[in-house]
Amino acid sequence: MKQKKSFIVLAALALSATGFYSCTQTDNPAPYVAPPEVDPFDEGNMVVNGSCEGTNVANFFANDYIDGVKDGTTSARIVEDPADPTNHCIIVTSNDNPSADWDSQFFVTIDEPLGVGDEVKFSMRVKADKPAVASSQSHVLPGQYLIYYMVGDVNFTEEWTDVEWTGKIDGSQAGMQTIAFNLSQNPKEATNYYFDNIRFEMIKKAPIPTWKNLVVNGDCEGTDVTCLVGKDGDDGGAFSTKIVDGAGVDGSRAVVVTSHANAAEGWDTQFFITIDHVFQQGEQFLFRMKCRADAAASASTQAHTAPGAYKHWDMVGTINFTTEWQTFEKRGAISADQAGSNTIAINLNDDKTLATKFYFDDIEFCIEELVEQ
Ligand SMILES: [Ca+2]
Ligand SMILES: [Ca+2]
Ligand SMILES: [Ca+2]
Repeated sequence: MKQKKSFIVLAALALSATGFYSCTQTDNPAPYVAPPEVDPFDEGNMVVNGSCEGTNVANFFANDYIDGVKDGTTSARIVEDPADPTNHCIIVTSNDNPSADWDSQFFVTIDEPLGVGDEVKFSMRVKADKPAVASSQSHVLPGQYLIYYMVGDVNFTEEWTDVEWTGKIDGSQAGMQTIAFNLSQNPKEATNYYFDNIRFEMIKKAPIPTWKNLVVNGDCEGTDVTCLVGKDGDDGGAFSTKIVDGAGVDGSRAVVVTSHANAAEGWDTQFFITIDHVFQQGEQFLFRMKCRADAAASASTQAHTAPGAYKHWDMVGTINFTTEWQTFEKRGAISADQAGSNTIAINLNDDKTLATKFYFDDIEFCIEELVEQ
C-alpha cells in the first residue's frame, strides 16, 4: 500500500514536470532541442551571417585564387582573423598580373532583388595585406553584371577600416541582388583581402504606384453628375446631363448624349468627364470607359480646364463608337499642353450631319499615386 502511494506521487511529479498532463507512462516525449543561437548582427540584415561568426556562407562568393590557382566563383571562405583569434572574417586572395580588374572578385548577395527607388544602407569593415582599392559593381547573381557602380570604391589598409554607403537603387541597378568588389584593380598583384561585419539593410522600400480613380459615379448608378457633364446638340450649348435607366451596360444606368444633324462644329454636342484634380505635366493617367452609339461614329477629344473651357486639341485621342458596347482605354502621361486641365471633352458632332445617341458607362479616370509600403 505504501509502495503504491509513493509511485503515484512520483508519477504525478514526473507528469507535472514535463507539462504533459494527458500523457500516459508509455509516451516518449521528443528530445529537447535548443533553439538556434541568434546572432544580433543578423537582425535587420539582408545578409545572413554578416558577422562571419557562424558557418553560413550562402550570401558570400569569391572569384579568387587559392595557392595561386584560379578557384572561380564559389562560396567564400571564412577564416580566423589573423590579428584576433576570437574573431572570424572572410578571406579572398587575388592574383599576380591580372588581365582585368575583375580577375578576382568578392560578392555579397541578398535573397531578394532590389527595385528602383529602394533606399538601402551597406556597411562592412575591411583590411588587406597590402594597401588596396576596389571598385564595386551591381550584379544580379554573382557574375551577372548590371552596371559598373554600387557602393563606391573601397579603400583597404592593413588595419580594419569601416566603410559605409547609403543610397537609392536606380533604373540601371533594378533587379540587383549582388554587390561585386573588383579585387584585381589596385594593386595588380596577389594579396589577401579580409571582410567582416557585412551589413546590407533596407531603409525604405520604394513606394508602389497604384491607380486612383477620380471619377464620381462613373458607373452612373447614382445621381451625382459632378464628373459627368453632357451637352446635347439641340440644347444650344446648355449642359444637361442625362443618366437614363436601362441605357447602360447589362440594363444598368448610363449617360446618354444626343448629337444633331445640322451641326456647325464638331463640339456642338459634347460629353465631358471632369475630375477634382488639376493635371500635372508628366503625371501618369489611365482613362477607361464603356461606350456605344446608335450609329457608328468617331469622336475627337480635347483637354479642358472646366467643361467648355478649351485648353488643348487632344486628350485621349480619337474614340470610335460602334453600336455594340466596347471598352475604350487610353494610358499616357500628361503633356505640357494638357497640364493645368482637369476635363476630357469628347466631340460628338465631328460628323456634322449625324443625329444619334451616344451611351457612356463605367467611366474611370485614374491618376497614378505612389503608396508607401
Ligand atoms: Ca572561389
Ligand atoms: Ca567577425
Ligand atoms: Ca451603369
